[in-house]
Order: sequence, then C-alpha cells, then structure tokens
Amino acid sequence: FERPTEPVFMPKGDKAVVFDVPDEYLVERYRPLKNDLEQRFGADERIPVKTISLPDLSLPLQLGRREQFSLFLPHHRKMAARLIDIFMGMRNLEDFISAAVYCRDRINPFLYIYALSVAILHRSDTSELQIAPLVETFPDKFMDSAVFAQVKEEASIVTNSEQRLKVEIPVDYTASNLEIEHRVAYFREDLGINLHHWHWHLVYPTDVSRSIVKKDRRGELFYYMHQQVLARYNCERLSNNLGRVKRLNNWRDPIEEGYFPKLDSQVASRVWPPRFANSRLQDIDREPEQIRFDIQDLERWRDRIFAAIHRGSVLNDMDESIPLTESKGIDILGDIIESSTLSVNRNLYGDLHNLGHTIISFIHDPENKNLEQFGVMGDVATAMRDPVFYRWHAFINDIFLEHKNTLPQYNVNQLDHPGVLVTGVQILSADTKEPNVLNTFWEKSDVDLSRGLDFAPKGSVFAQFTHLQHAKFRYTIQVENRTGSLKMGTVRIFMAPKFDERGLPWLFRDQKEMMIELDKFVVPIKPGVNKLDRMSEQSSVTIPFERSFRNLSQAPQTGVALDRYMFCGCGWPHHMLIPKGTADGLPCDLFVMVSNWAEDKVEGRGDPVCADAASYCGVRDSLYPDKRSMGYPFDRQPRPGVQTLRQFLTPNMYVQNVKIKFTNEYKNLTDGGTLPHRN
Ligand code: CUO
Repeated sequence: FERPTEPVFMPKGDKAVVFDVPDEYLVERYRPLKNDLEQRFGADERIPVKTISLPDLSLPLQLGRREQFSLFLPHHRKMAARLIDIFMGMRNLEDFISAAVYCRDRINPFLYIYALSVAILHRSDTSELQIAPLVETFPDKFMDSAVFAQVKEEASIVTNSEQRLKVEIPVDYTASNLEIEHRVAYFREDLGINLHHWHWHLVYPTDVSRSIVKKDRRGELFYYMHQQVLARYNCERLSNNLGRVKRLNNWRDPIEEGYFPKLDSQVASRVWPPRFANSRLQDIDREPEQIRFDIQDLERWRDRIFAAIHRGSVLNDMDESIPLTESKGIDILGDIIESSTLSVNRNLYGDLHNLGHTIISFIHDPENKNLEQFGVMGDVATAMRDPVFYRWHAFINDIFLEHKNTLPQYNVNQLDHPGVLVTGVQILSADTKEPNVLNTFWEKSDVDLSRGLDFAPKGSVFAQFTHLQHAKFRYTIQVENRTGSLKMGTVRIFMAPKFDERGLPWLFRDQKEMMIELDKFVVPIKPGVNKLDRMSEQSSVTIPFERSFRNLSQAPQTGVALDRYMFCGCGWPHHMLIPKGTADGLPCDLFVMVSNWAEDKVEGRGDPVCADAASYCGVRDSLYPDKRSMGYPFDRQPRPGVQTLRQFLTPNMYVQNVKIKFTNEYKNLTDGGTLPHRN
C-alpha cells in the first residue's frame, strides 16, 4: 500500500522492509540490475517471496500503468474482477503474498490497490490485516495539488522527520465566494467523507464474483446510504442559505454547476479535468475505455425502471415477473439501478447510475478527441467533491422514492411500542450550559502523506487540513415502561431542520427526506421510569477520526479492539455527524423513537465484528442488524390525516426543539471538549 508506483525492491516504511523476490518477479527493465539494486537499497528486513506458477494477467494488464482507473467503467470493472479472482483464488497466505508482489510492479497502481483491498477484505486469512486509508496511498485524490511540491521540498531538505513543518492545505482552494456552490465545499471536499465513500464502494463492489457481491440487503443499502448523504448535504445547504439540491433529470439541458477540482494525479502525471458551467451531456464513444452509449440508452433504462415500479414488478432475464414487495422490492431495485451483477436483468434495465457517473465524467471529451481522462465524477474517491454528484444522486434517489411511495403507509401498530412512552429528551453539549444546543466550529487536523509520496525521501511529512467539528454532547432520554415487565427497545435518533429554504414549516412528506440518522441502539427498558444516557461518540453511523485517518502505530494493542480497528474503515466521519448550522442557531427537530425490539431483531447474526458504523455500512460477514426497512420510520408516506411531524408521533416518539450554533473559529479539541456530569 505504500508508495504505489515505486518498484518492490525499494524499501518501504520507517523500518526498511523489502521483498526478496525471485528473478522473474522483477520487471524486465530491472532484471540486469538486480545485484546493483540489492546493494544500493539496503534493508532492515527481507521478506522471502515464494515462487508460484504465475497468474495470467493479460486482462488487467490492458490498463496502462499510468492511466486512471474507474469503477464506473464496465471494461475497468471486468479487469478488476479478474484481478480480484486471481487474488481470491490463491490457496494460502504465502501464495497470495507472492501473487500480490508479482502484480505490484506490473498492474496499474489504482487497479492494483483496489483489487488488493477487496481481496484483503474478503479473504478469511487476511481478515486481521490493515487496509491503509486511501488518503495515505493516493493523497493526490484528496487535496490541492499545490501541497505536493511543498511537501516534497520539506521532505528533501529536512532529513529529520520530527523537524519537518506541516504543510497547510488552504481552506478555499477550489473556488471563490462568487461561486455560491462553494459555500458547501467544506462538505463536498471533506477528506473523511470522500474516504467513507471510497470505503463503502470497496465493501460493496458491483461486478466481482457473486459470492463477494452478494451481501445482505446490499441494494437497499446502496439506496439508503446515498439517500442519507443527500439528506446531510441538504442540511448543510440550508445551513448556508442555499436551497435543496435539484435533481439532474433533464439530460438535454446544460448543467449549471461547474467544478474545477485542482487535483493532479501524481501517478498519471495529469491534471483532473474541470467541467465548465453550463456544459451539456453528449453521447459517449471512447475507444480506450471500450465504451459507447447514448443519452437515449440512459433514457430507455430510466423509462423501463419507472414502468416496472408502476407495474409493481420487474422482469428477470428469463422473462419471469418478480414482484417488488414491501420488504424486498427496494433491494431488488437497488441492484438494478446501481447496477451490480445482482441486477435481475442488466440487458433490460441497463447500468443507469454507473453510466450516469461516466457520461458526466466525460462531458469535456466524450469521443476522446482530446485524449483527456475522466473528471472527478468517474472515481468513487473523488466524485463527492463535485456539486453535480448530488444532483445526479437526487435523480437516482427520486426513482427509489417513486417505489417507496407505492408501498402501504405504516399504520399506528407498526410504529407504536404499546406501554412504552418517551416522555422527555434533552441534549447537553460540552462547554455550554444551555440545553438543546449543538455547537459547531472549525478544527485543524493532520494527515501523514509520506506513504503516498513516491520517489521522495522517507519519513513522515504532514499536511494540515481544516474540517468542521462539533462539541461532543450527550442525549438524555426519559422512557416510561407501563407494561410491568422488562421490554427491549431500539432507540432511533434522527434530526432535520424545522423550516425549509423559504423559512416555512415542513410538510411531513418533505421533512422526512431531510431526516439524518444520528444514532440507533438497543436498550433494555425496566418497568417504571428509565433515564437513558447516550454519548455522541457512540453513534452507529460514524467512525472516529483515527479510523478514517489511521496511523498504524496508534492502533489499540488488544485482541478484539485491534480486530475492530483493523477492517472498519467504512463509516461516516465522526467530525461530520452534525451539520454546520448557523451563527444564530439553525432550528432543528430532534426526533427520538423507541421501537419494539421484538419486531426489529434479526436472528442468526453470529458474533458481529465491525458493527459500530452499521447504519450506513452494514456489518462485516453478518446480516444488517435491523429488520425494519432502512430509514424506518421515515421511508414511507405518512398514514392518512398526517401532515406534519407532530401529527406523525405515537407515544413512543418524541420531538425536541434543538439549535445548531456555528462559531466561525478554530478550536483544537481532538476530543470535542469536556462534558459535565449529569445531575
Ligand atoms: Cu456512491 Cu454514485 O454511488 O457514487
């Protein structure tokens, strides 16, 4: 994972480790130099590499070593699938290491790191291995290209890494405030958010072998995770005096939003192309990616999917009708729309969402006339930087909503937990006396770039970036159990702004789409009055900062904790749990529900590992831990007579008025501040 374009014989890491490779593992160019190389590149440790019968790499080798790689391109997906099959097929760890070493100097580094990561995540003998966060391997996908020259200068001149200065990544580097979309750039360009997105797609690949793709409710999770991203983005937009994002649903109109990423690919030695404001989509016909399709193809697939939703069933590739049921329909549609190999009929319903990314990403050079690579929308690690990502996903989400709107509404019995009442909810934030106020501010954090700086002097060198942060807080939830016996409940916490972009109160049907999940957990509820305390850091949607930006040496050193630490890179970054809010305090509805666990629980889950960001990421090697439809109770239209959130409430629900107050200051609270004890 370190220094991805450097050959295997160059030492990696602080302790110089090299692989002792058989002669035929060196690329031809370096074979005659072997003795010289061994003398020049000394090592503290040599790892012997077993000779295996070499795999057939002809397909993955079709991608040039210095080209870009995109999961949205079918041809690239095929190459990745082949390489993952090679890695997964190695009979033991020794063979796997050997195959990985052999491939490293030959395969395109993006493709290689992707395939290697998927294999490590899914092989049983590597489940305890660390996957380096992508920001360390390919930092150039995440930050202003201007920092790299400075970082290399610092690393070359100051040999003692402890004396090296941090290089600051400017806050406003992609646009000025004349571009109104830039107001939410701190969200779109957040390192943790982009890492989360890359990791999500790593855990849920679309096109490798069925055994890897087939995970519990993956299609539904594709819908839900991206729906929540949109809801969160819209909360940020309202915090910044912008309206909700508009669907990209007319593909013949110019796209208003432009985006100039200021990213350079160090591997490809190319800049990422920008998109000018008011560009128009065009039919795609590009030879290098072996791809040809028209806007009309997308339109046909869209129309067929809508027709299927209105009919209530889809046709599989044997022309059999499969109903879109209340519980399974959304999962089937997720795989069709994304699409993944689990799509019941890719001929008929196509590859809508993926090729939408593709057509947008080639808007500047649809026929490869100018030999340009794809823009940021073509890569899962960079796509969320671009305003058009949210417009595209708003369109995709709208298709899912069309289906959700056909489902029966939840009746009171499906919402209530008889005898269990939520009678009070309070939030207390660190360093604030006033209850029910959430505080946000800026924070600066560091990321070590040394693992991603090929052919530069070794040793840590840090870049410092600015991100949103919130003071940590505690929920106190008062629950009354009048049943006389112990009950189990699932506590579901959501939040949404109280008013829309015009300052008017919402109708339920619109506010439900703004509800962001903050936490979900199971608790026993004793007869009588219970006071439940829950800390913000315990959230089931987020992972802590160190896990997004792991530093191996900081990993906890105990068995289970270490395990959990290792493979759990998927999860919303904790520093982005709470939207920015406003200086005056953005009024929000904090919604708390205690549903009946007897109807939520999932049997046969075994001993789940890596479950602490389960809401958006699922659980490794296990079932999704909540039987309800994802987004419950906000995934459906309300029952008749319900117009507002307050009318929607059953006795086991509670809504508290809260405010998100933003202070335009830097604070350095790695732990989010101190919280007083509850009286
Ligand atoms: Cu995550 Cu469009 O699916 O990027």
